[in-house]
Amino acid sequence: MKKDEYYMDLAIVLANKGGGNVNPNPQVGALIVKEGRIIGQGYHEKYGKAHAEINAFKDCNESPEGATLYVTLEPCAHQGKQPPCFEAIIKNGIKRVVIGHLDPNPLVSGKGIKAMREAGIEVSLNVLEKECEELNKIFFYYVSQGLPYVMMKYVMTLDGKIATSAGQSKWITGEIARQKVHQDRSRFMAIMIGVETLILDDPQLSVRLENGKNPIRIICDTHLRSPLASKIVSTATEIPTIIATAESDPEKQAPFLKAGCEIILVSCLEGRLNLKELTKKLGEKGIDSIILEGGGTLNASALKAGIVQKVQTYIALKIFGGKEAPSPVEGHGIEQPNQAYLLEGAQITYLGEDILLESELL
Ligand code: AOF
Ligand code: ZN
Repeated sequence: MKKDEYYMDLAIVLANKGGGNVNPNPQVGALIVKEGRIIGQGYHEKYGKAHAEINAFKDCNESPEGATLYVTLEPCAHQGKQPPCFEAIIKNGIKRVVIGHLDPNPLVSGKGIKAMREAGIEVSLNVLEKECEELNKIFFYYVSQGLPYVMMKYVMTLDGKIATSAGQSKWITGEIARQKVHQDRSRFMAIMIGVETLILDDPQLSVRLENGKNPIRIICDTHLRSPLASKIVSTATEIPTIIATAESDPEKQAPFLKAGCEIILVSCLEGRLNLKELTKKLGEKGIDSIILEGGGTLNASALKAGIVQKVQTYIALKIFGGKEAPSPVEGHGIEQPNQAYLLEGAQITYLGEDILLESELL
C-alpha cells in the first residue's frame, strides 16, 4: 500500500468511531503526519461539535508546521455550528493536505480547496475515494437529495419466510446476527414499521447494546390504529416516537400526543400513506437515515414508492414452509419477471450460522 493510502486508511478507521453520534453530519477522520511520524489524530465525535481536523490539531504532540494533513472529507469552508476548518489548516502551517472525498454539501464544495491552494498548500484529492464514499453513503445521499437513506432490512428462512404460519418469528437468526442488527440500529437515525407489525409483534425497536443509541421510532399508521398500550407508544416519552398518519381528527390524535408521540400528517395514495411525501417531511426534520423493518405490506409500498436505497437480507439456514407463512415483500407484486426491482453489488457476510446479504437498488 502506498504511503498516502496507508495514512488515509488510518483516517477512515478514526472516522468510523463517530458512527451513530454525528448524524445528519458526516463521519470524518483526520491524521497529521510529520517526517513519517503521526503527531496528531482526531475524528468528528458528536453532531455540532468540533470537526475532525480541529480535534487532530488539538491532539498534536508537536508543532504541525510543515506537516501533512490526511482527512477523509474535504475540509469545510463555511461558518456553520463550527468555524471553517480550512482557516485552521492555513493558520497551523500545514504544507500538504490529502483529501479522501469531496464534500457534496453546496456550502462547502470546492471552496476550501481553492483557498488552501491560494495560500500555497499542496492539495491532493480522491485518495481511497471509494472507501471514503462507503464511509459516508448516508451523508452523501442526504445532503444531495434532502431525503433520508432508507435501508430495508428483513430476516428470513431459506424458503423466504419471515415468520411461521402461526405468525411466530422469535428467533430466526442466531445471536451474532442479532448483535449486528443492534449495531446498525445505533448507527441509523430512525427505524420505521407499519401498524400491522406493531399490532402483531409489539416490538420495542430499541438498541440492546452497551452505550447503544436508540433510533427515533416511526410508525406508519394511516388510520391511527396503533394500540396505546403497545410497547412503543407507551414508552414514547423515553424514546422519540413519530406516528405518520392520514388521520387529521384532533380528537383521535389527542391520546397519542398525550402519550408523547409526535404526529406527522401525510396524504393518502391509493388508500395508503404517501411514502414519498413522508420521507420528504422526515428529511426536512433532519432525519438522514431510516431502517425499514416491515412488514411485508409496508415493504411493498416502499419499493413501489421508490424510497428504498439498500436491502439487507439476513438468511437463516432453516426452512419453515407453509403457504400462509408471511414473506418479506407482499402487496400485489409484479406480473412479469422483467418488471422486477433490480439490485446490484451483493456483499456477503457470514454471521455465525447465518448469512447477511447486502445490495443496493439500481
Ligand atoms: C462535520 N464534521 O469533521 C467535517 C464536516 O454545522 P457544522 O459547522 O458542524 O458543519 C457541518 C458541515 O461541515 C457538514 O455538513 C459537512 O459538509 C462539513 N464538514 N462536518 O460535522 C467534520 N469535516
Ligand atoms: Zn470543518
